[in-house]
Amino acid sequence: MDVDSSIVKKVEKLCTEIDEHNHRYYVQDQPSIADAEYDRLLRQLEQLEATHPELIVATSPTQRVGAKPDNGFAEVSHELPMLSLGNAFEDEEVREFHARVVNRLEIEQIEYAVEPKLDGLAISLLYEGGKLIRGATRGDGYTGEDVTLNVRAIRSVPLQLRTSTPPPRIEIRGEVVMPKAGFDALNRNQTDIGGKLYVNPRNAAAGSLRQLDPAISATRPLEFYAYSAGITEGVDLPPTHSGVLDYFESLGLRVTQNRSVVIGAEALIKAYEVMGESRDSLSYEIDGIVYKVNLITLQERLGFVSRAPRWALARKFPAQEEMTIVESIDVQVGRTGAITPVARLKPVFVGGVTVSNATLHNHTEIQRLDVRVGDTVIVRRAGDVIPEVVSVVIDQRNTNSQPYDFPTLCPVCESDIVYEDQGIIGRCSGGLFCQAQVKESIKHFVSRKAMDIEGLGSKVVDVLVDDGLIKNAGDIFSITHEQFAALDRMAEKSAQNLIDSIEKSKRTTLPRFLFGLGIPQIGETTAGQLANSFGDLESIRLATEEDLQAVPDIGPIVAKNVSEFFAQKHNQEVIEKLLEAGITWPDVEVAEQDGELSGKTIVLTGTFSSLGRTEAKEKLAALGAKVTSSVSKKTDLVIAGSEPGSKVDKAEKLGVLVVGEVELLEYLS
Ligand code: 5U1
Repeated sequence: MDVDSSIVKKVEKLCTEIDEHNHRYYVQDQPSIADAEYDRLLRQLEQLEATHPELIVATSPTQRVGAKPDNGFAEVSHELPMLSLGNAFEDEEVREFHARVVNRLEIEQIEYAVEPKLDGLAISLLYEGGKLIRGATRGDGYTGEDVTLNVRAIRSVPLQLRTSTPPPRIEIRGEVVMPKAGFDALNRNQTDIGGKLYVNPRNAAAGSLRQLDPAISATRPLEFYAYSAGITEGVDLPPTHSGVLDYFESLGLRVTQNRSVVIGAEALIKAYEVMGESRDSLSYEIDGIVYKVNLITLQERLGFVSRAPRWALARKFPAQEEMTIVESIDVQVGRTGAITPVARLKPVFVGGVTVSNATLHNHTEIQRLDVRVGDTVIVRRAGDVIPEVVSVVIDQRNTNSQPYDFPTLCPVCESDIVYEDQGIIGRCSGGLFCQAQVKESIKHFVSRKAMDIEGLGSKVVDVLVDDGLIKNAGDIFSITHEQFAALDRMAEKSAQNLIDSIEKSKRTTLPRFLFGLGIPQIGETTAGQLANSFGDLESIRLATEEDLQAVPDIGPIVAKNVSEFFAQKHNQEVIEKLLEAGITWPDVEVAEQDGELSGKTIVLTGTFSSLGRTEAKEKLAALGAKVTSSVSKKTDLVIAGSEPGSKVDKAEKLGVLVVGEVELLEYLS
């Protein structure tokens, strides 16, 4: 029996509509409907397809995740080999590359397309008549593996190209990557379920794509970025590489946005430097930059040498991972007593600098890695991030090595180390009895982002504390010129400079002062928010936890920390001493948010599925509301998510209006 044409149309319309939303969400990063609405459309399509299975097409958005193949991955021969790229590490090699291009072509002005070199897994996607018919890994360049079912599950891979005139046949090549945030979330989840942890996003992307069960691949946050065409039939591609990428974009494929076109060798070198600067801000890992002669006719004239094109070059960043040996393991005590184990390494050049120490994060991480003295390890230094040990090369372990015994006593003050946060964080219980904590809190106070006392570096602070000249930050302002000058290796001039910079630092700002106090979990931003919300130190000191929670980004834990910090007698004395020393700051204008909710006190409770509680709080605060955490007679409104708990009962008892998440969303929109 033929299906009613209105149902056929409805199914087609839903497919197109959902496809459009997928494209906006996964390719353009610009979703235009709420998740709940998207889910509703998808459910509608699933229901119609369940009733009319004959209407299911392979390109339907419901068909992304298929069943597990019976015999693993089949082999795929690449009709055109997937070549590799020549590498360069130095500026000079880039100039030589350009000179070779100029010599061969006998053209001086060469235009290059430049784009990031994504650190993932090279993939080929074959489209026939606009439909995705095969996905394959690069393999050895000639033969790869058929991973069609897995690439179909990647939402940024269109199952159908977004054009009414698709090329009869086109192979699109590119990189499958796992964004950094997705990688962190995946590893957190793997930790929770006791699964395998991935060393880096590239391994995670490869491991996720090569899952035999596409349903597992589908849960992994993979993205595909197109960067070149392989075989093409029945289509004239644009004449430049940059034009080809624009064309890919018009077909609905994701293409990196960090691309440009430049002329000449020096511009190539500059582009590398610029890419290096933006590297950390990109959502995915890159390991360099790729240069390609932009005009395709010139690419054809240049041709290939062995397995790499003469018209392209990868300028690589210095390796971020290297192998070295752990010579010893120490623990460091931080400002709040947190114990951080540190591996002392045989010096190794990694990420552009020589590294001899790497963090091992915490007690649990040492156990997870099972790092031992004498082990060969892989060390990673990415950007400005502190170098870390990512794994142990077990094959190279000495047979007589012993597991590391985490200390039970603080190495500085010999107080007990207590374990918090389910045994993950070790903390010295010595408090201000521990010289390490005293020194670190003073170093924090004088640091650049806090009081910015130039010249009062880590070593000077150590000596001042060791010699008993200072016991806390409040003592800094009473050190005399003579006392500084009497320190070992302190020249008269340096002593005077120190006195001058201490004097200068007394004119500061309230956020800097607050940040310098070292209140647990109060970073620069929150210090700024506290200052802007309350305007003066006294109001912050006297604020209740409830008042503090009305500040954007401050939840119950941070509010408790602030409140407890100001309640401690010792902290009050230090602050008093600092103020008596003459520290001042300009008045802060309290940022009054004027809006239609001005004067209203709102309580959020329960879990919100569409927007996070912080986001909800910020949006309400931006409209002038005071958002607090406990319900009282003063509360004007309670907004309840799912599982709201006792606050709703209390609100009902007090006659306070209670609304749900839907009403909140409607109001905000
Ligand atoms: N971004 C980018 N990566 N990548 C890798 N472009 C690019 N092009 C490649 C490779 C192997 O090869 C073409 C030059 C053929």
